[in-house]
Amino acid sequence: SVNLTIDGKPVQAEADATILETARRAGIKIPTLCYLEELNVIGACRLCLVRVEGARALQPACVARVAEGMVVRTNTPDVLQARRLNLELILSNHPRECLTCPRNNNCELQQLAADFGLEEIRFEGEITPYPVDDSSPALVRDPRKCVLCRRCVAVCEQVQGVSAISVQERGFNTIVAPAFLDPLGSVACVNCGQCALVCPTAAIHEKDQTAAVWAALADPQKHVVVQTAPAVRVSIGEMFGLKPGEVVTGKLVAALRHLGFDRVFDTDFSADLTIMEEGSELLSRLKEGGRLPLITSCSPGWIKFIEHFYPALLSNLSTCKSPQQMFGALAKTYYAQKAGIDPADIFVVSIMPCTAKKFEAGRPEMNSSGYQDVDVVLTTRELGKMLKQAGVDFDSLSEEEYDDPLGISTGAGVIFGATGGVMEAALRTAYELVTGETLEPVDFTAVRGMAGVKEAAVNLNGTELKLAVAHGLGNARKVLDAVSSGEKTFHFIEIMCCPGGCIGGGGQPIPTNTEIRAKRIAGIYRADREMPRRKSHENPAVQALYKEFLEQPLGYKSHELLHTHYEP
Ligand code: HC1
Repeated sequence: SVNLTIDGKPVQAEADATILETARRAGIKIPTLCYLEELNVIGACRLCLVRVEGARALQPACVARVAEGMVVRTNTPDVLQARRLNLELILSNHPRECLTCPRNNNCELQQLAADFGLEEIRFEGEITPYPVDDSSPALVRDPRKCVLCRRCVAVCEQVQGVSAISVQERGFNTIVAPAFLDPLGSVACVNCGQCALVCPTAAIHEKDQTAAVWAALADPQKHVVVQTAPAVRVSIGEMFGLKPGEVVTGKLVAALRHLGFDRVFDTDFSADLTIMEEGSELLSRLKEGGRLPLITSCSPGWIKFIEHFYPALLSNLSTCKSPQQMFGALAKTYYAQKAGIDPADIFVVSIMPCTAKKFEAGRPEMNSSGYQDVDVVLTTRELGKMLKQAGVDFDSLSEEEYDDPLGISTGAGVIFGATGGVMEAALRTAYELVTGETLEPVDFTAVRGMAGVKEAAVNLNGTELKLAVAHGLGNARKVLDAVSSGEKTFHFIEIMCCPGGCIGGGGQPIPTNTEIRAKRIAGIYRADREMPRRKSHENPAVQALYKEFLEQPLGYKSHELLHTHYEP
């Protein structure tokens, strides 16, 4: 290690540490814009400049390394002036539309301007002529608001292994866009929205569909039902200043009822149902020599990824639709019949942590009820905006319960929201169905946690099941390559598109970072432990659904409504 001083404070650091990391560890804040820990360390924005005694010029703290005896100053007048000048230059060609911007009050650039105490911008630059690209079903690109920090490019390439966007053109014409400036909706973008999550401004953001939901809520002809994804209950509170990972299920239900939804239901219900269908599919493929490994199919970014990049493995996918889509199909059939409502009048809204769910709902095969099964998908962020518009004081709401029957769930449904959760939920049920014994304790901790790829084995009545769990598409690639080359064999693989699973989805509150992901995951397991039932096959509403309507897992109606298939 080396010894240095920062602002007169003696600090120790690893020999290869950067000044920025070292200062942060010492509690000294240096502003950044382009920096993204471990992913984008390029020294481009020059807002982290510091003075290093003896150096000829100011140094960007994100890339400059510490050295023995180094003397660093982070707040001298020349440092502050240089940073301010650079910020003014960045702002000189940035639209001044903060009041009407989707990221108003949650924009790093706006925050920097406030922190720097900017009272005027002395320069007026030419604004980029590239138009807004709204060709994607999930995301909108607004090049005028891009500060060319490249954080989106880094995440898309390094975390997701997709590389749908990159830096195009040169000089004033530089733009972050798909190759050949093709529209985002026409390229191999998987709609995961991880770009939107790391964008410091509103240069990439989710497609706002709140207007369609307000319109449905105001239409007396419509019976508007809503489903909430597992991950939303541990993150929506962040939109209202609550701690990441705080479990706010009851307040979420109350808030949705306050907005005027006729029924408040839970995607956890159909997550339990997915376990019944997918668990049966696994057991049948094992018994009948079907294609293995079976790979989970609930994450729509992952589905688009395999379609683009690994089509040869498509028949390994479970034929189960995602819980969101199973819910939509049942809302307009089973629920419509039970409630005596014409399905044409039912409007299904999903609250998802995910931008790719917007794309999934519009896929042509997702209309097995005879209508589009899910009408509109809102992200956690969009719901937060609606609640603010409605003046909901979220934290002061009293907790309420989900409606019957599509709101009844178990802890197994909740854990779908964290990486490893679908696997664990499936094991809880498969173990009991195969062995006939009661599983105690129900926790399969080997598949939990933030390791990019987790491998485990369980003994099911003498058969050793080999399992793998991956989250983030870059990690998915590792597993798929090992399977394709024959290097590894598995029976069952869970893949979730986003780092951490759905709790880290591209529609979640900003910021979403490693620490916040870990807190949301802890919240998910807390919510699981607090449920009276923790195994999907014990869900009484799912049992009733089979008895009254579906008859049995993998039965005729299940195939019609809950399954699909993917063609290379
Ligand atoms: Fe997910 Fe799923 S867990 S995909 O991450 O299988 O989005 O939360 O709703 O459909 O249940 C997302 C979360 C979500 C589905 C379920």
